[in-house]
Amino acid sequence: MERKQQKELRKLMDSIVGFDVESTKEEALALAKQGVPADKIIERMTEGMNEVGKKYASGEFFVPELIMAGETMKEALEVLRPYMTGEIGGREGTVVLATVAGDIHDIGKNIVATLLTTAGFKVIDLGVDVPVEKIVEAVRASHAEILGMSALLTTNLEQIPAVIEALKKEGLRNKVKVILGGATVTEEFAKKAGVDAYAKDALTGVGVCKGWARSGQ
Ligand code: B1M
Repeated sequence: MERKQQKELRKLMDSIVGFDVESTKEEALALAKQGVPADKIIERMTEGMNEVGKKYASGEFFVPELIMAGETMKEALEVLRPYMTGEIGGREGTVVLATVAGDIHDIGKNIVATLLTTAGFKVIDLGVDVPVEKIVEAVRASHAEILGMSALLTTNLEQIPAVIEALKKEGLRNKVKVILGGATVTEEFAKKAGVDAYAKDALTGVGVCKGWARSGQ
């Protein structure tokens, strides 16, 4: 990547941290038009969001700043949507996606939904704050091969083992692969909670799902 583009990506990150909707949109679009892959642009915007999170944790930012940063990222993702073209191919299978109960963070989940769709999956997006029973019912009704969960609040992580237990109770656990993502979850937690895979970012998640679909697991 050219130095100029590296510089522009850094500027994009600053625009997210400054909640500058117009600059963020303009910079993201300009980079996409120059041929910088959408996932690289999203990666840098996500770093901006992590920076906002740090400032919130240190008391420099408050909830309104989290909201403004969220809106900035959402608007920039809209201008990038036409550039998020995966290898649209045959149907790879069905994925049920949800942000767990008590959690309304949806930016990461929405990115994952878009990338999975362009990669050829049918995505059933249940939205945010989704109770265990609703997740399990959607898996049963759709015969989905994969369940993807997003969780960003450590206070709500008990929802993940609760979903796994409910799937077992309903005889569905061996019929569905489960993948987990979200800024505050870790590989270690995912293993303990009984999920099949942890995805640190959307591309990793899509790669894992594609691997499962190809191997017929
Ligand atoms: Co919230 N928030 N927030 N927030 N917020 C965090 C998560 C936090 C880490 C900030 C901090 O303190 N440093 C912190 C949680 C701390 C903790 O629990 N350890 C926090 C808090 C405390 C809160 C509130 C409690 C604040 C309050 O009200 N006092 C509150 C909770 C509300 C609730 O959910 N009940 C709250 C509210 C909000 C907003 C609504 C204002 C807003 C969200 C807007 C929205 O989503 N529509 C918001 C935001 C913006 C953030 C931060 C700053 C950014 C989140 C984000 O969008 N990141 C966040 C700090 C941070 O993340 N470091 C923070 C960008 C996004 C692309 O990343 O979601 O991680 P992410 O998704 C990635 C990967 O994780 C992965 O792929 C995605 C793309 O690469 N992935 C998957 C995610 N899901 C996947 C599923 C898969 C595969 C991959 O399945 C196949």
